[in-house]
Amino acid sequence: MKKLLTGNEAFAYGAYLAGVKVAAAYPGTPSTEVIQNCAKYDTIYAEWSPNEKVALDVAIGAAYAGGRALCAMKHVGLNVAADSLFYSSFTGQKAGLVVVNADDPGMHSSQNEQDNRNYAKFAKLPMLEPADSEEAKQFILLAYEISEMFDTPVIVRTTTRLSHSRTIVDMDDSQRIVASTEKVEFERNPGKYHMVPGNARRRHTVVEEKIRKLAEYAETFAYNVIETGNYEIGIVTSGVAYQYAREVFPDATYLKLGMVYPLPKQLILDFAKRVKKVVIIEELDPFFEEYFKTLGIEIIGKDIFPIEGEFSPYLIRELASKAGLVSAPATEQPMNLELPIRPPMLCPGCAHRGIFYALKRLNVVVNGDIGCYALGGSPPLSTMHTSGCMGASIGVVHGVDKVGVKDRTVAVLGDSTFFHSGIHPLINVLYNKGVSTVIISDNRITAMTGHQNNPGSGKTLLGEPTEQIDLEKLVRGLGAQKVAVVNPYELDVMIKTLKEFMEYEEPSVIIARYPCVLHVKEKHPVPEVDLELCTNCGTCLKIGCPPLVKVENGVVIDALQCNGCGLCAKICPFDAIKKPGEQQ
Ligand SMILES: Cc1ncc(C[n+]2csc(CCOP(=O)(O)OP(=O)(O)O)c2C)c(N)n1
Repeated sequence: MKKLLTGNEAFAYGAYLAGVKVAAAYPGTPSTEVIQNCAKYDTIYAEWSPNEKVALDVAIGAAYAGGRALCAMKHVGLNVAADSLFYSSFTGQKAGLVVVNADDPGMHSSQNEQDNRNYAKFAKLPMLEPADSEEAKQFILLAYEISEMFDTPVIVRTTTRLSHSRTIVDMDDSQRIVASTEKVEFERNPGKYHMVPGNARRRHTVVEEKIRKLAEYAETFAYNVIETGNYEIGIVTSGVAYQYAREVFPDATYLKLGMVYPLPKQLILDFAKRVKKVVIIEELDPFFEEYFKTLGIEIIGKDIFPIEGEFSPYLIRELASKAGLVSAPATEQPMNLELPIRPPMLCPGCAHRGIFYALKRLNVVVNGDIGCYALGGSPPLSTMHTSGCMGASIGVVHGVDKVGVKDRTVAVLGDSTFFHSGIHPLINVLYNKGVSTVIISDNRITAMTGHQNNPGSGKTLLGEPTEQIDLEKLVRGLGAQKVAVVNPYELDVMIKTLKEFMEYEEPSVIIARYPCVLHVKEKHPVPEVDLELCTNCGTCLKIGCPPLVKVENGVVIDALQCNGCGLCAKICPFDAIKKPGEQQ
């Protein structure tokens, strides 16, 4: 049977076929659905861990004990998990261990752009890169073979396009490897697994030997292939860039690399000899290019194709035609279509809006974080002044306080972000006699990536009831004395609490709690604007709620979009916005 699967669905199917026993992840676009799909197979235990490092340690533990394990994360997630990635390269494991890692060229939903092929080289780990969903499935199976053959974790790299596009997959359950029936048992082998310097030094020798052997293996790896066409141009590529290149150079000879690290030196030299011109088409860094240059091969690469952003067939054709490699594009590229700009906004009724309105009223500088609430930085609220990576807000606000800035700034971060990487910087504020005010915008869910449960949701990945970590008890347990739980729709209380807490000469935490309205699908009666009372002052428009539409003589509310939260009514200075049935 054949099915159209996204890359992420295919990774999960591959994990099922490979007999994976444990899969752990922290959500992040574009990798989120890998574990969500793993969870659909009852042979796989799947969990959301609080962050990527924890997820990788969980997978490592399972693999140490003899069960095949998988871990998935977006590119920046591997920065968080890097410490564990590096030690696992030294220890190896008993059963196969695979890390599915998703880069996001073009930053569709990321705070930065990075090429994680560099991690493979840096951590001395093999990396595979499929070019479609069938390969995504197949490469997971191969990755487990390689992992066990060479006693090493294997990274399988994907990118947004591959993860989210559907192509045909052969659904052949007879390929399924029944998870090892041998008893999973923790192997006591401290020389291999206990990385104190004496053991680690010995293991480093093993790692160098492993990567040398893997480079030999890469020479014959079945998915490092030369596809013969004409010899005028030889294209070197991998992943989804291969598909784009095929559209632009249908007749060229190809070196399609399924294993992107380590690279097959001899195969590359043979290929370069066969073709007249070598053209490297790779998104992001000149990763292949630099290696080719060390081999003394003349290439065309980043001199014509960009390091930044995502490729497309149109972009490749345009740049290749400018360089005289192909004829000019026959048609206008669709990318040039003029689409209306739609800036991202907080959803109608989103409780984050109350927090940012209060902060704006008080004219506070906000050291923010990553999550839906980052939209508090968009106009008209425009009240987030820094954000860098998950969990950065509290460390940054502490630094701002310690350097002696007089006007108090605050940190704002979400519940999932707090569980991910906010706890340690809060400990730092408390330990180092900080004075920062931290607002945890607690909507009980990881909203930005599509409503995944987190330790504060009271539900596991599978939706089963579980311990709901009590944020208030947690922060009090760390030692915070000034703690308040506030409903962010109650603007007066929110503003009063903020004012009071920012005056304390000690750390304080405001837990601004209201469930994500999109998740709980909350809808109240929609208010109406009494245009006789409306003075057209524009105050309600300052909260940037999409259903509020300016008309000639005032403002009207689009009932279809509005969820009736009533925030606009609360801030109207002329009482012109009323709930149905309220006295006009
Ligand atoms: C290291 C890392 N992992 C994952 C992500 C993807 N990501 C961005 S924000 C976010 C969590 C947002 O949840 P929360 O803090 O609860 O805020 P909400 O979106 O619910 O308002 C995630 C998982 C990321 N940017 N960086």
